[in-house]
Amino acid sequence: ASASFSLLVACSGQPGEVKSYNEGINIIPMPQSLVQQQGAFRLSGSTSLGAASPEAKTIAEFFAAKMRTATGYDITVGESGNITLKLDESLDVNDEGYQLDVTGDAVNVTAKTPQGLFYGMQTFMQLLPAEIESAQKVSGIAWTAQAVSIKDEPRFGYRGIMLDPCRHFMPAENVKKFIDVLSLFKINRLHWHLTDDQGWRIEIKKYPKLTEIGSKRVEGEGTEHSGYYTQEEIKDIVKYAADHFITVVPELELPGHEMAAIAAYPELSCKGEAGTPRVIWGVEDIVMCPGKEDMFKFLEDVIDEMVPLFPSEYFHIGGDECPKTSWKNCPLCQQRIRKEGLTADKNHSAEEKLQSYVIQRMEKYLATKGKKIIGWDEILEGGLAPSATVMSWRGEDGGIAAASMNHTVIMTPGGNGMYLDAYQGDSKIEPVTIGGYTTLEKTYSYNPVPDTLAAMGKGDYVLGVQGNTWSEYMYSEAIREYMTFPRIIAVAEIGWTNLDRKDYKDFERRINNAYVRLDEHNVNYHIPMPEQPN
Ligand code: TNX
Repeated sequence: ASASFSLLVACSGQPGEVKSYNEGINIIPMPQSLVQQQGAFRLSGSTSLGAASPEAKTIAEFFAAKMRTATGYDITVGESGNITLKLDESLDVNDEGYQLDVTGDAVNVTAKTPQGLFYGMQTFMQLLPAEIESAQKVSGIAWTAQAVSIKDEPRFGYRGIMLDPCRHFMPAENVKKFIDVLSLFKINRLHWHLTDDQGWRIEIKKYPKLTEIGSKRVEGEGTEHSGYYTQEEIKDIVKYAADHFITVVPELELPGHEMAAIAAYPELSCKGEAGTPRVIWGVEDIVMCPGKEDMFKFLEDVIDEMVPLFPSEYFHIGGDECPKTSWKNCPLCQQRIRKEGLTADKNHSAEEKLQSYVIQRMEKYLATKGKKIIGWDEILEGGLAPSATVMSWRGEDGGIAAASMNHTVIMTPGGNGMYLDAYQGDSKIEPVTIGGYTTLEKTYSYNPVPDTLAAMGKGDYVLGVQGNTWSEYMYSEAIREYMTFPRIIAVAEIGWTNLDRKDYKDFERRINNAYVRLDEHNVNYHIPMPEQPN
């Protein structure tokens, strides 16, 4: 990381100018093909962006505004310009791909879709000095971009980060800032974990106590942690994400991790315990009661209000860590087990089958709303719902099992560097985390298609990869950023770049430039240090 400080080199352009932090080509994620050409394109007061179609024009406006801010030049958008954005159905890349050609006097970005144009322009921005990300005018910079020919497309269609505003709430403006930064690195999914034991974070008009009671966690000494998103705020964030080509995938946790809802409406659990949102971390034994028809009615009502807010084709129904002892002792649950014929077999207990029954009912209900379900890998237990996508978090085995049954999979295994709530450095000097030790290099080295799946010819069932930012110890924006960056940037490259283009040494070099971009966005990232002797 220290190398970046020696990169302040005098510019070949005008006297007194610096071309800062822009030595070499520093694009992240690494494009699939890149040929360096002679010369450089330079932004100036006469730079203009040209876009013929309205969709291309929207993308051009987005980037022109950023360029105007950082350079102070009056960069315009019109029908034609020296930076041209063009949609072309016949381009030989996938829907998110693009072609970018930079020469001394022109920049051409071509893609099949607006999303591809957006990524082509993000790549162009990464060829410019990192200060192009500044929110104020920066003087004394030579705004040059190395001439290149790039043809690029992502390896995976799902390149996600999971946000947990439940354990510690994350205000709407923090979420938008996060989206800004994720989009720089071509992340395209934000999995928004909106409900958990420690807090219910989404306004549901039919059940006001979910937020009146369920969004407030009061610690022993009286400190209150609270917060939730109104439906208006959610719509605004979902739109903001879409403008950055990020699809928000909502998660409604069920039937476990539901103590915040049960605190608000105790009749949702088997015994109707009066309680509070869970104050400490870990798994809660009190869960929803699938013996009660009213519990399903509640979930359906919540889904009815959530679905219109999230255009995503996927809806995450949780499914993880649901202790089943309360169901064993609940007459209504046992009655349901008998009625539905959910008898134990050598692989699954009756209660595991009851969990599977819950997930399958939700799958059917969501299908009537045009949604497909995603669930954590526990949804394999008791029989996998017919069209479910599995999010493999307890290692890769769940994902491998699901893909071998021709189910789609998203890989997010904790032990393979995808848990961004683990230490990035020496635990003696790092802020406290839930555990683990996960270096940037470990995260970077993960391959979401396990060899066994590739050998079975089932690699295509892996839709992609996700990094999870569970927030038990992320009690402020600064700490959340410190724990998750820069590993998020490694997840972005894993999701985009083909294996034969990945190279950790080169990533370590390129990330120095990314740090300056993070600085421009006021992100409080961790700087990886060499291993310290004990
Ligand atoms: C397990 S990952 C959980 C979360 C915790 C996390 C802490 C998963 C599906 N469940 O509820 O926050 O561990 O790392």
